[in-house]
Amino acid sequence: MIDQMLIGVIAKTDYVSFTFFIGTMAMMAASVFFFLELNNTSKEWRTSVLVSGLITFIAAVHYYYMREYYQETQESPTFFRYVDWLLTVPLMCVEFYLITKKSGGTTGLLWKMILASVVMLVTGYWGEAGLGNATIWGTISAIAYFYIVYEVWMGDVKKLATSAGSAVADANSALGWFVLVGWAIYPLGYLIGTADGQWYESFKNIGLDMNIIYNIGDAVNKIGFGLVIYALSRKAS
Ligand SMILES: *C/C=C(C)/C=C/C=C(C)/C=C/C1=C(C)CCCC1(C)C
Repeated sequence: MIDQMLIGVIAKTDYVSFTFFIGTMAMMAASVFFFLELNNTSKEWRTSVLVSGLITFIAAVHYYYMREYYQETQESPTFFRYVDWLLTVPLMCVEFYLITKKSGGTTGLLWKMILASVVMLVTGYWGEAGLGNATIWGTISAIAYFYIVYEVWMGDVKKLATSAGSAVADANSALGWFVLVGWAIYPLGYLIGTADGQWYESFKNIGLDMNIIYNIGDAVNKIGFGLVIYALSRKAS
């Protein structure tokens, strides 16, 4: 009863909590979808679709806790957020490995991508948690991010995807747009979250909040990534 009232209240007044709530539902629903579809997915693509489901499932569990944490403290759940990302972003790198494996994708390439994603996230965490200068950590994080963009758009991932044929090449360029545009949502949230003084006030005044931006980014990117892989699994078999 009290819970129900709380949900009613947050829906009307607390937009940040509301996006945590909707995010939890969206991640849960996407996970159920990907997991149930495994049965009618060809063997060749089953691992890829399974990983899509794992990404949204891990996020659903973290969102469940982040929602509660934010509702009770009105503070950013920075630690949960980055634990979630540290698990799910490397899994997104695994997706690139899985779709390029047959045309020669190596675990060496996979580890390079994972390493770049870990550097991107750990330095971002330090910046956001106030361990040193947020601009310096954000810049190092952005360099690692651009390395991933480079790999997907012009590097080995791109070359392997192209030689794997049109279905994989198309999926890779769709994922490439997610990485280039969808992932760029996050540094925007970071800038807003780590801005201080007058800047912070003006962001707040027009309703921009770091957690809302991150929550939109996660829904777009995690579910979107999964759907591209799902579409590929239907087209290529
Ligand atoms: C499912 C979660 C995803 C796809 C998270 C992606 C996160 C990023 C691409 C974060 C990038 C950042 C920068 C490029 C600079 C500032 C710090 C970060 C960590 C927000």
